[in-house]
Amino acid sequence: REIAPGAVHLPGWLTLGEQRRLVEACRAWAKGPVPMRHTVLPRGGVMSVRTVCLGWHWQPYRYTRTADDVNGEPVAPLPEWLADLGRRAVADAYGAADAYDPDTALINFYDGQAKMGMHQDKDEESDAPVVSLSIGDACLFRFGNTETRGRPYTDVRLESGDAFVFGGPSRFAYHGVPKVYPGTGDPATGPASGRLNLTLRVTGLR
Ligand code: MD5
Ligand code: FE
Repeated sequence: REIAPGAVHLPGWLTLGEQRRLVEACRAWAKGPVPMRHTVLPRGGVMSVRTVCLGWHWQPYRYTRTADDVNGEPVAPLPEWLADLGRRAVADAYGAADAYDPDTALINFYDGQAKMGMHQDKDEESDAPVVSLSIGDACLFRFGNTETRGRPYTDVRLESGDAFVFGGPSRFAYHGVPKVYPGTGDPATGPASGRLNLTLRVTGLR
């Protein structure tokens, strides 16, 4: 389950009930106060995933309290039950009840065609782990290195209910989602179609 130092894959980590609860919660967050939308990049590109944030709003390439690039509204708070889920994932990944206090969640929805190119997450001013939760269609997740977008990388299939914790030397590795596998999710527990990914992070901002 340790894909690289500090990068721990926890297959089937969420119960079906937790997956259903998360999908219901995401449906509500997607409506507002800041609607889930395709993020527009500074040079005009449009991301294929749709995103809504809790706690802090990510816009390329910084965190703000209000969604200045969407509708100017303050983002919804990160609920304590979701932070608790993150703490449990970190404890299960590292076998230590480390103090982990995420203050933002990015929720990405992938339809069957959406992808995410290789990138690093470095807008956070903290090296605390990132917890990733997957629900719905499976995807190909590409976990790379801290030096380049290219090889060496490890390809991992992420399925509904999987958790992945990126900490330590893996926190700033390049990574991406080259492909979603449409029709592999169960609409009874996940979205009707597509893939949901929640990432819990510590921004280090205040
Ligand atoms: C996803 N999301 O499946 C991924 C899961 C994003 C993003 O990449 O930026 O929204 S998060 C994977 C991740 C996060 C932080 C560090 C590392 C991977 N890593 O070092 O490999 O939608
Ligand atoms: Fe990322």
